[in-house]
Amino acid sequence: MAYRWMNKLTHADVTPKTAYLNRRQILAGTAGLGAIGLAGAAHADTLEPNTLEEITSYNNYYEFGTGKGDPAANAHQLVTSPWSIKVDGLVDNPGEYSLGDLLDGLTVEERIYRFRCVEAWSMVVPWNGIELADILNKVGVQSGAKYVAFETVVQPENMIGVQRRVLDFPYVEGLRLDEATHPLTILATGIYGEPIANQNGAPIRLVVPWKYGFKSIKSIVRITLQENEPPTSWNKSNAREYGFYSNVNPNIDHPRWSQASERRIGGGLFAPRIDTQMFNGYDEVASLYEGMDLAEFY
Ligand SMILES: Nc1nc2c(c(=O)[nH]1)N[C@H]1C(S)=C(S)[C@@H](COP(=O)(O)O)O[C@H]1N2
Ligand SMILES: [Mo]
Repeated sequence: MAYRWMNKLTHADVTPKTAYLNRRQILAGTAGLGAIGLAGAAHADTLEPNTLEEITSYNNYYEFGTGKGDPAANAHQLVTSPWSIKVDGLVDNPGEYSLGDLLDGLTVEERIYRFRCVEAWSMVVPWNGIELADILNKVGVQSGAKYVAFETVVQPENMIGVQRRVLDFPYVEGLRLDEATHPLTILATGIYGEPIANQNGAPIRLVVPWKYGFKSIKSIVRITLQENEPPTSWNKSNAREYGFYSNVNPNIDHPRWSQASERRIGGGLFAPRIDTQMFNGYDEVASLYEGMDLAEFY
């Protein structure tokens, strides 16, 4: 499978840091000319990773405030050690696992993924993570399980957004079991080979690259295998605007804005918008949704 091969590349293999910094500048320059010469034409995407500075300074993590700079300013208050994850529901080996025990013996891989927020901005992030399927195998999924539910930690004294009740916390998310066990789905523990920054969801967060960013729940403390579709935070907050599936889809607009294109963070002031791709470019997941009306199950 092509993506398997792609996944084996590290960012160093693709382009050494200095080389891609130069390419970024060249691309930015070309993009500027393009914007003048080809008015309105969105440019093709590249898999040029964003800088660590970009990835750690422009965030959504509402527990730490709703501004894009709030998580970077406030998430140092998150206590990430010790960390345990409760695994419960329809599993053979339920329990309260220390992070180390849960991941022991499993392979951490680098995955350079596009990351597309429902707000129509995007990045490319070189994650380090473990396939969620490997973790689910380890705990033993029972035959009645059809969905996986996830929950974020709540540390009210450390989380200004929780104190202000900007959402109904804990933040909860979920996947259908076949989505959860797809090889593209990972639990990330690092970025650029460093432990994942608090504002990005330390010490462990979900990454589902073909879905809008809000599905990729941060700082996970509970994983539940269950028969029924679990409630999800943004769907609870506004069901008309945020569905359970939330697959990236340029053909289905958000009620308040177009999803046809996106702004790549770090592209510079004059960078043209990028065409958003179906499933964020991860076509290999299309078979998961065969026979489903993607407009109805948005
Ligand atoms: N617990 C929790 N997880 C969350 C969020 C949040 O507010 N709280 N925001 C989501 C949204 S909307 C996006 S776009 C991504 C942002 O991830 P990043 O800051 O690492 O880019 O995290 C998602 N996971
Ligand atoms: Mo988002």
